[in-house]
Amino acid sequence: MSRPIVLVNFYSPKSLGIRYLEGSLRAAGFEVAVVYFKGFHSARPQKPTETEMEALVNLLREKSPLFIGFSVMSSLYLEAVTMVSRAVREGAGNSPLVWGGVYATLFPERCLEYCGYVLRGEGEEAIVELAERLRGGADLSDMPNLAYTRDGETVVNPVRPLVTDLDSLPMAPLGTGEKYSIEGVLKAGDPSLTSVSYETSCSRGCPFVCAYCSTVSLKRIYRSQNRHYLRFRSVEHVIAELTAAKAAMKNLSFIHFWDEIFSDDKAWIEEFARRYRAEIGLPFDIWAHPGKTDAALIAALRDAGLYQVVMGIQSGSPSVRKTAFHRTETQEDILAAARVFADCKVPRVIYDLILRHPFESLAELKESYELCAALPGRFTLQMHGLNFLPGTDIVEEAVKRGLFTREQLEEMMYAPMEKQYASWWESDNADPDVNFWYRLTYLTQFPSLRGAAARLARDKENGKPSADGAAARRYALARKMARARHVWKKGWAVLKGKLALKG
Ligand code: B12
Ligand code: SF4
Repeated sequence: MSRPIVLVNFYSPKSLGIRYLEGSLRAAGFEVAVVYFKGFHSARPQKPTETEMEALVNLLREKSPLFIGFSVMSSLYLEAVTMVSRAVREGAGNSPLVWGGVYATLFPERCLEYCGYVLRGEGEEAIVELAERLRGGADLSDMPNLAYTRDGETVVNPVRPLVTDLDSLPMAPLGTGEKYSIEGVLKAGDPSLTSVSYETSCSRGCPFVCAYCSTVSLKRIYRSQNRHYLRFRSVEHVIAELTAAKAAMKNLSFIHFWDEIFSDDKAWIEEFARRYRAEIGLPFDIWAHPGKTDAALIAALRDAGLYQVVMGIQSGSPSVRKTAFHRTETQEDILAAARVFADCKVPRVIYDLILRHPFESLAELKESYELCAALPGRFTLQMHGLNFLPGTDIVEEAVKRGLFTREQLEEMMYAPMEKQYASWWESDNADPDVNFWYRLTYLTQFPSLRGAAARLARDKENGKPSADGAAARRYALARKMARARHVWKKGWAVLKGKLALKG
């Protein structure tokens, strides 16, 4: 009997990457088992327990895989992945441990301290070749995408070309094959099948180059290949996948599109909107960009079921956006995009903001308040801190400007996950003026509090000492309102999906 391959995803029971790899391996005739190791709880991140690690180790011992693949996407959970890797290497026999995913792609040398091999970049073709070479006992040293250690030195082989035709990749399987999840205990079965939502992507890549995002570094790895980094699937292929998901998932009532920025190609959107509405008809959400928000296309998507748009504004200061974040949109572009969402009556609009970091002065934070106060329509603000991701341009920018030393950044980027998430969500700052403008920005998302925010802004400018305390009280109230709104909106989206299925 052939030995299976076991793929492990961390901190998310949904992973397109792992599902695509499973599809390619199975299409090439390999047996695959997938393990989802712990769920995604960004507000309460938890390290793996001994029992959870033991459950994985026991399963791997029983399976004795041809190799074990870990998907290592971000540095935020690195601590957990390294703990599990140690436990697996000590307890699960001698199956090679292979890391892949965004983090492993960018930092093969660091990863090789914990695993035998790293497979960098897009993985579908690479993982099949690795499986074939390992099964046949072939030499791995010249394998494209592979990084490994030879005589104490890290060898990083070049990556193979990107897949140009995304439709040619085997569909990500759903509801078939061997699946497990581990949260406290090991459970057999595909957790996706009972979910109310399905996640997919119509494209790979992003045309932008934001300094805090890994996209730029990933693009650089492929730059010499002279191929388009941004690629799209055909509408036919996407609809076929969603039709299959609808048939397999009895609770399905929402589709999340994980495209980094949803397409704004006119012909593609028109065909997609028409077919999605007729054949899928479920509410869905997308990520948008101020530079790619066309009124007619958003209206077409709205008619097709667009329920939620998330758009990064990141800062209300043009200078912070441009010089620190490498984003070129103007205030007017942002306001125009917001007007499109309001005019098209997109039911839920979320704006993402990265605030209270050393690249931003108090005056620039105030500009975020002013921009948010001017945004038309109803919206939700997702406000968080700046998370320095290893390998991103903003890390270099911070060193260049003398904001942090490399050592300080290393400490922050590789801190325990609880610490990294605490600074991401942190709601209070040592400086009362910073807290004031931050809180006022938060209030702008509630039409009933916008008037109060404007009055408080005037009071603050006029030096009224009561302004800080009043802003803190309104902010506490607004946080409660936000929690209630979140539960209500989520419930409404699911209900709409159920109604769409009945109708
Ligand atoms: C959807 C998404 C999520 C989803 C789902 C995550 C998941 N497990 O798939 C959710 C919301 C849960 C999420 C959470 C987070 N995310 Co996220 N996410 C994405 C996004 C937009 C798309 C992921 C995706 O589906 N890509 C499409 C698939 C096909 O690609 P892929 O996953 O990279 O997999 C391919 C290869 O990497 C490789 N591969 C992957 N795994 C393996 C394993 C092996 C063995 C091999 C050989 C190959 C291999 O082959 C796959 C097929 O080609 C990416 C951006 C991006 N471009 O990828 C960010 C991204 C991965 N996320 C990122 C971040 C920072 C996070 C969070 C830390 C955010 C937060 N503050 O909480 C968390 C961390 C979660 C975690 N478990 O580690 C960063 C990671 C950067 C870094 N190096 O640290 C990215 C790159 C975006 C960015 N801003 O730069 N995310
Ligand atoms: S638009 Fe989003 S995905 Fe694209 S580079 Fe910027 S942050 Fe990254």
